[in-house]
Amino acid sequence: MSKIEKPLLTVLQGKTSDHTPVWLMRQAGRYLPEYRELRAKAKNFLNLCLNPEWATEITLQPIRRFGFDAAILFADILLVPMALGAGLEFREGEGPVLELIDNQNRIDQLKYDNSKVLAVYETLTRVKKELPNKTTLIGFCGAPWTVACYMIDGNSKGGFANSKRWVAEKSPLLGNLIGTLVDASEIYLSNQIEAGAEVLQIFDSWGGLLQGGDFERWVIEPTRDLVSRIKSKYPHIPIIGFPREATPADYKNYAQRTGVNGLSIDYDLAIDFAKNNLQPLTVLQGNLDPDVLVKGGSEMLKAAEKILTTFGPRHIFNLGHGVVPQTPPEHVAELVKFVQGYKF
Ligand code: 1CP
Repeated sequence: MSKIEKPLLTVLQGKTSDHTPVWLMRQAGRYLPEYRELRAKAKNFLNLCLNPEWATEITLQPIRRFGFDAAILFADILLVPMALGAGLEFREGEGPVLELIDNQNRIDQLKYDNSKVLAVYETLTRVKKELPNKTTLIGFCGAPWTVACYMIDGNSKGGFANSKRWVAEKSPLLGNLIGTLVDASEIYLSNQIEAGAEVLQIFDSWGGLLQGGDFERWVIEPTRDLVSRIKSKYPHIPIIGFPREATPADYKNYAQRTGVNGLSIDYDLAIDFAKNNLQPLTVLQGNLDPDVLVKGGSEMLKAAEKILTTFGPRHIFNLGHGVVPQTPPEHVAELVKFVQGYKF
């Protein structure tokens, strides 16, 4: 049997493929009518994540429609705190709300129960069987810092004031909570690999709340610990990190010190900085502005071309953050065709 090349894996190995691989964060979701239809049937977002039949279908919807080079597991970063025993609710029109874990007693009670997320692993196994040969399957988790922020503050509405206070007061509680999350994430990601994930992404959506020494202590160190534990068992599995809204200096430090194979960059990061200072260190992924995808047309194609020509073929095309619900699906189709057809 001849080996089929997967462009995303090829680029993560530092080589180039016949086209720039492209996938989009939040490529499954509310901008797709077929998602909204299933979402209405499931009533509750958690039911969708924890039903392998539905979650498989939703993971595959954008692959069928657009032919992305990667499928990302349909789940949520907040399933890890749920498996640890924290109450989790997705309220309609309001987003996720987690039970507050704000004292040592509650932290001590957290115990990772793998049986609560078996559905996630089952989804990966099912998706893997259905994917086209050239399509890479991405598993993910939230980074310890970002997940801790939701556990300490409950939701993002207050700008994570309590989480920032824990950092400022150098609370040993934060160290304990982050340690618990590194342990749980190691189990969660290892199980995802065993179930079929070929690449992992670690989402540190709130990494940019911290800078310098705090970023080093709470973003870089736990990520490096998690990456090295996964790499010691699964050295062949590439890991992409996404420290969203980090300062340029912190992005560089993250690329040098965490051990990730790829770095996803947000759309605020200047692409000339990324090209000159980050691309020599690692494989970059990003960073089209999601609002430009909403606008579409020549503005979108010009912005995409600028990214393609700046980074060249050893690059993963993506947004600088997730697809927003008002995005017209036709714009996504046009973007994918443009990127996959682009000749350097
Ligand atoms: O239908 C709905 O109403 C739910 C919207 C939704 C979706 C589609 C949520 C609630 N989560 C998801 C799926 C999801 N979340 C995926 C699936 C795969 C894909 O990308 O297609 C992934 C990777 C995530 C990761 C995630 N969840 C992050 C990290 C990435 C990011 O966007 O910064 C974060 C911060 C979350 C928490 C979360 N889940 C959902 C919402 C609305 C939020 C953000 C809440 C907030 O901070 O206010």
